[in-house]
This record gives sequence, structure tokens and C-alpha cells, in this order.
Amino acid sequence: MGTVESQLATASQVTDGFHLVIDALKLNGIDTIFGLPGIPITDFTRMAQAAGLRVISFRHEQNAGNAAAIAGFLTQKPGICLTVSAPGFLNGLTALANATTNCFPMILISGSSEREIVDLQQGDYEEMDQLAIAKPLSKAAFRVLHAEDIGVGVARAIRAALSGRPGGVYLDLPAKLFAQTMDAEAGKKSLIKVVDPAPKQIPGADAVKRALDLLKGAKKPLIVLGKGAAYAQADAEIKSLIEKTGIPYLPMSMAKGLLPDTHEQSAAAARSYVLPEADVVMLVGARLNWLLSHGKGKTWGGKGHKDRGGQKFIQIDISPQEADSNVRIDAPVVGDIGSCVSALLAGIGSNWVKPPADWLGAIAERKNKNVAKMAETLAKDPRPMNFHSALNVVRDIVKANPDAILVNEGANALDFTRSIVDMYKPRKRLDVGTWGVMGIGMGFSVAAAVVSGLPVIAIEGDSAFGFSGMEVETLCRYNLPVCVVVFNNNGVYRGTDVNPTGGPDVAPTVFVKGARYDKLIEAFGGVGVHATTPAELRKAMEEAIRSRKPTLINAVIDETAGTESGRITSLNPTSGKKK
Ligand code: OXT
Ligand code: ADP
Ligand code: MG
Repeated sequence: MGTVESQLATASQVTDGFHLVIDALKLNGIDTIFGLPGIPITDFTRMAQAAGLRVISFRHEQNAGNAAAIAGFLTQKPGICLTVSAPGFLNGLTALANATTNCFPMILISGSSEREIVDLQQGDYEEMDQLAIAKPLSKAAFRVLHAEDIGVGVARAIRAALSGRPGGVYLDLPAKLFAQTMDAEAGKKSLIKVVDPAPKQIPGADAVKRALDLLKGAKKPLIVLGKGAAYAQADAEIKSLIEKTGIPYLPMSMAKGLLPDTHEQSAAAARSYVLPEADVVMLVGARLNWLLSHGKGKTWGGKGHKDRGGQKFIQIDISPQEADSNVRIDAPVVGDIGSCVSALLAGIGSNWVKPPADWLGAIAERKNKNVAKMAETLAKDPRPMNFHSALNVVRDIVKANPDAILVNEGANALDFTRSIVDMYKPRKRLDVGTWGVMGIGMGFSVAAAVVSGLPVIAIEGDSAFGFSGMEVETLCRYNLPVCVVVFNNNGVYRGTDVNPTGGPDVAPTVFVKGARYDKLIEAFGGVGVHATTPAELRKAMEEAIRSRKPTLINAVIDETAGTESGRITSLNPTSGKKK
């Protein structure tokens, strides 16, 4: 030993924490990392890029985290978000918690400070017990202290994110781990390629029979498709189940397009009719949470807000604990949606009796009425432009480009888009999800463009956009085919509030009037357009889709047009104090 040659020979047989993490991810088919560099992971991002991983850098970790989460939803591979310690970790944590809440598989990997110093609380650089903080907010949380355990750590994180009900997983990698060395051959052997990370879960035959018996006896059956059904990628089976049974279905927001929204069995335009009227409701990857009024109350035909409407429920879900979380589930079917729906299809056979004609007729009548009313509203061309006249354009553009992915957040900008813009293909609508969270916009848009290569249209309330707006630089940096449309109504919900004191501060919901969001993207070389009419909006959107250039359209919307909190006004508590 001692010669340069022998030193090189020794070095080449050694690997380290940096490379083992990269190799473990690559071995498991991970090809993209969303993150933000800094101590202790800057070199990691460089090495990952050098090793052929795509490393997409963001301006704020929350956006990188949201990108990872939705990449997970779209691909059924855990999306990876990489952050620095304490503050970077915390910035990413909101996205991790949101991913867990929405059942999206992602792994937040954060560098952390020196364990001995953290545990004695001696004030290390960015000191924080990250693992303890992540635990209650994630599906699982792990820390790796030794290079030889990296393979196991990454494998456990992947399995935890993908198996059963998907969710967010935290993986803590202390700074010291990255530099740890070990024999390269032993390192290679220590890595694990995860076999069958999301194993099929076959439902019990008795559970399937119970569900089918209930469905067969129904006079007014209804199927509710949720984002779990979209995630499952069992599109053909679900379409077949709906069409073979002839049962009307209601898509939850992110399940829109699982079957085209124009499908004759879609009951979306008769929502407030079918929920209270149905006698048997089959939930497919949808929870009876607040978005479905907890399965009770007036929405379901109950007298008071806690009363049930008398429906019987079938619930298909991978989580055995989901049933009965809000109301009694008469026929739980536990398993993965692909297997469950296939089992139901097998049981249905070829002589299934379609639902009674009077049920289908009554739905069609409500639906036609609502659709006609909507068509009338959409045909108007008011000045200034309002949500409807602007969304009439978006509706046409999406119809002409059914492969484009639609990202959507805001209050009115969200709710109007959901009901006005029809979706035609599965997993094309990505939105605020279970928490109704603002800030997903640009992270989701970046990831959707990166993982699919398809054009992305982001319909953003002006408030919603502000939460992740700086990422327009990211759109430009990676030259992504994203067309952001900011529905600018000068504020949160509406731009018309006034300060009751007459003081110089504007009301809390009001922004700078007439702001030019289009100028923001121009700063980074993207295309900015100021649109005040549907014709201008249409031209700009068509051009954005055609050119695939990062584009931001500032669509000026009548500031009086919205309502407080969009369609969920009633969730605002009212003051009990008499004025
Ligand atoms: O049946 P009826 O007659 O009832 O009619 C229904 C359908 O049948 C019919 N329909 C149709 N008609 C005709 N044709 C077709 N195709 C059709 N399809 C449907 O339309 C109606 C409505 O149908 P829908 O929508 O299905 O039914 P409904 O009853 O609304 O469904 C109930 C829900 C609960 C399922 C649904 O409303 C829903 O999914 N809601 C989601 C709501 C949500 O998540 N909102 C976002 C949160 S609001 C608030 O929290 C905001 N904040 C606070 C904040 C948040 N969130 N996060 C963080 C980190 N910080 C703060 C903020 C700051 S929103 C917000 C910003 C808002 O300002 P912006 O500027 O961004 O936005 P603007 O409001 O635009 O200014
Ligand atoms: P939505 O908001 O659209 O109603 P939710 O997020 O409330 O949808 O519900 C999704 C449900 O789907 C969750 O209960 C989750 O356990 C379930 N789920 C997710 N993936 C699968 C799958 N592959 N098979 C079965 N159920 C799944
Ligand atoms: Mg607004």
C-alpha cells in the first residue's frame, strides 16, 4: 500500500452513504427526485443527477413535497421529496401530511443534524428531532444510522408508502451517514429490490356475495367513485362494472374522467338528487368524510344533521378500518380495487338486471334540467368576464385536449371548474383533495408535466396561486408545458370587502387591485398574457397548448362574482354575538 495506484484501487472498492442511497433508489425504479438543495444534501443532489436521476429543484420545499405526492398518485411509485434539515424538513412536512391524508404514496427524505447533539439539545446547526415530529404526521417514519442499513431503510420506506392504503413516509438521513464508507461489494449486496411492494389484496368470497346481494335488491342503486378508484388504475374493470350493471355513478372530484363526464350514467349533474334518493350506495375508493357529509344529514335525506337517510352502504376499500368510520357499512369489501371490482364482475355474470327505469328516468330528468341551466349560464358573455364565461373557454380547451392534465385550486375557482369543466380520461384532474388545501398548484403542475410529458393546465384562484407562485421560475427553468390561468378577482373569494373601520388597511380578504400576475412569469422568460375577455383567454390558452411554452394568463374576473368559500359557505362558523 502507499502507491497512488494501490490507493486508487482501494478507493474504487469503497462506496459511501451518498451512493448507497442513490443506488437503492435506482434499484427500485425511482427515476426522479423533487427537492431543494442545501446542507447536508447538496452533494447528494449533484451525485444523483450525475448518476442519471432526474433532480427537479424547487424554490420552496412544500412545492417539492406536493410534486412528489402527486407524482406518487399518478405513477403508483412513491414520489421522492428531498430536503435539508429542520426548516427545510418542516417546509416539506405539510406536503407529507397532506399526502398521507389523501392516500398518496410519497417519501420525504430529509438530511438531519448530528444525533448526539440533537438528543442532548446542545444547539447544533438546524437542530431538530425530525423523526419524532414526522411520526404522527406520516404513515411511517424511519431513520438510518449506518450505511449498511440504507438498503433496508429505503425498502421499508417504499413498502410503507405503497402497500395497503398508500401514504406519506418519512426517511431521516443524518448528515454523518452520507459520508460513511463501506466495502462496495458488501454495500451492493446490502441493497434490497422490493418485490411486489403493493401486493394484490383479494376480497373474501362471502364479502363479495354480501355486496352483490345488496346491490341486486336495490331499487335505486348508486355508485360513488373516489380518488382511490382513480389511483388504483383499474380503469377498464371500473368502466365495465358501471356499464354492465347500468348503475348511475357519481365521481368525486379527482375521480372525474375515470369514465368520461359526458357518460350517460354519470349522475354528477344530479348530485343533490341522487344522494338522498338512493337506497343502496356502493363506495369505490371514496371515504364518507366531510366531502360526502359523513353519510348522513340533509345531503342524504336525513331530517337533522346527524340523522341518517336510510341508505345501505357497500364500501370497497383497501383499508379494513375504513368501514363504519361515519355510519354503518352494511357490506364492506376489503381489498384492492382492481381485485374487488374483478370479483364483483365475475359474480355479476351476464344476466344482470339493470336498475329500474323510473330511477334512471328521474335522474336523467334532474340532470338534463341542470345541464340546460348550466348551458344557459355558459352562453352568456358578461363584461367584466366572470367565472362561467371564463370556464366556458377552459371547458372547450379541455374537450379539445383530453390528454391535458388539469390542476385546480381556489374556492370559487375550484368549485366552478369542478362542475363546469368535463374530464374525459382517468387521473387528469388534480386538486386540493381531502383537506381543501391551498398551495398544491405549482408543485402538482411541475410533477404532472415531468412524469407525463403532457400539457398541463392549472386553473388557479389568485389567492391559491400565491401559495406556490414563485415556482413559475421552476416552470421556466425546466421549460415545462404548463399553462397557468390565474382567475384574478382581486382577493380571497371576492375582491369587494371593505375595512369597516374606514382605516387605511384594506379588508383581510382583499389584494392589490388589478394585479398583473402575467408579469411575474415574464421575469423568467415565460409567456405572460393579460386576458380580459373570453376571446383573449381562448387565444392565449390555445397558443400555450400549441407552443408548449410555460405560460401565465392573468384572467381578469369580475370581483363581485364569487361567494364566501365557494360551495362550502356553510362551513364558516357564524358569530353568536348580537350586533
Ligand atoms: O345537484 P345540485 O343542484 O346541488 O348541483 C350540483 C351539481 O349537480 C351540479 N353539476 C352540474 N350541473 C350541470 N352540468 C354539470 N356537468 C354538472 N356537474 C355538477 O353543480 C352543483 C355543484 O356540484 P358539486 O360541486 O359536485 O356539488 P357540491 O354540492 O358542491 O359538492 C359538495 C362538495 C363538498 C363535495 C364540493 O363542494 C367540494 O368538493 N368542495 C371542495 C371545497 C374545497 O375543498 N374548497 C377549498 C377550500 S376553501 C378555503 O378553505 C380556502 N382558503 C383557506 C385556506 C386553505 N384552504 N388552505 C390553506 C393552506 N390556507 C388557507 C383560502 C385561502 S379557499 C382560499 C382561497 C380562495 O381564494 P382564491 O382567490 O384562490 O379563489 P376564489 O374563490 O376564486 O377567489
Ligand atoms: P375521495 O376524496 O375522492 O372521496 P378519498 O381520499 O376520501 O377519496 O378515499 C380514497 C380511499 O381509497 C381511501 O379510503 C383509500 O384507503 C382507498 N384506496 C386507495 N387506494 C386503493 C386501492 N388500490 N384499492 C382500494 N382502495 C384504495
Ligand atoms: Mg380570488
